[in-house]
Amino acid sequence: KDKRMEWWKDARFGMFIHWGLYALPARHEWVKSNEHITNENYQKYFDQFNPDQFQPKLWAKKAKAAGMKYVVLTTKHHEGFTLFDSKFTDYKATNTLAKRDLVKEFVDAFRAEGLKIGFYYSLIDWHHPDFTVDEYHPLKPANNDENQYLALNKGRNMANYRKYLSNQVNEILTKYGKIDILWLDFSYPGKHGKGKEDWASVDLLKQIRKLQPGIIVDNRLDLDDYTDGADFETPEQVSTEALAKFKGKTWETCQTFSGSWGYYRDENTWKTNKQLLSLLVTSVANGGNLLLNVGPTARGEFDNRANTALDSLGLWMHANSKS
Ligand code: FUL
Repeated sequence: KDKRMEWWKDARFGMFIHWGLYALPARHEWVKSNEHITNENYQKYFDQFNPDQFQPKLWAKKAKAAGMKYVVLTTKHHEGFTLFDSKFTDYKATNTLAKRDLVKEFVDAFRAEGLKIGFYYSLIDWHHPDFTVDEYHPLKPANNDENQYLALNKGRNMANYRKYLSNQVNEILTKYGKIDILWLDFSYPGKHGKGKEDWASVDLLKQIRKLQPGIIVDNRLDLDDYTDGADFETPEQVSTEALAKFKGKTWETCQTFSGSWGYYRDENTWKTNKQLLSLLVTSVANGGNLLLNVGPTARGEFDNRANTALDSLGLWMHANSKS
């Protein structure tokens, strides 16, 4: 384990990318759940998804210039849409106006810049017909009535979803060469979900390690950290002050520029450059990594605010690097 963590501990700074259909409504990657949107009403985003400005080489250059050493992309977020071509669903980028596997281009571009490749894959799936309707699900009953939960879950079979999940993890870990990080999400099942039983976490982790022996896996499988084989902790949106308490652990804090992870056009709570820098410095000083998120627009661009923030981090890195 120490061996496989070496590069990661040395890397310190990575780019998280949250990109999916939620970039179209542009008001949070949880929009489907937050606004109780049905599959039918969400379909328009799939129909209109057309990332004509998607040039992952530009993303990769930005990340590298900012001093980032690795990247983690949402191959599938909670909405269930896959950026990769999958044999197990029609709900994928290949069937949109993009007409191609976007993960493939992403991987090629970032590898060419020398960054390590990470895949985020959501254990939650709000599109799959067998996935339990829990209290996070877009179809959750308004009054939280238990009988309604029962009715909604009748005919839903998580065993089918487990198979689907395992099949897709198999795809992303076999079709794109060596994958350095797998960032599974989410570890906090609602009370209608069964967490590790739902994802068959123990078997899933075995499968992952078999397919990609050197891979680094996060701790969001609802297993016991470390003892069950997770590699690092994932404090999310933790304040600079609170980071010190992770000292001595193996950890990576993930942070947004402004609050949401997906592109949120009208969010006006962007961190200042000084705040971003202090997150980076404090993380490193306490032995952790910073995974800083960008939510590209639906057309596939980093918006101006993101580019400006990354440029300014890059300037600081350049001015203070020894090499
Ligand atoms: C959370 C998710 O629910 C958010 O949407 C985001 O992906 C964050 C990194 O993890 O658990």
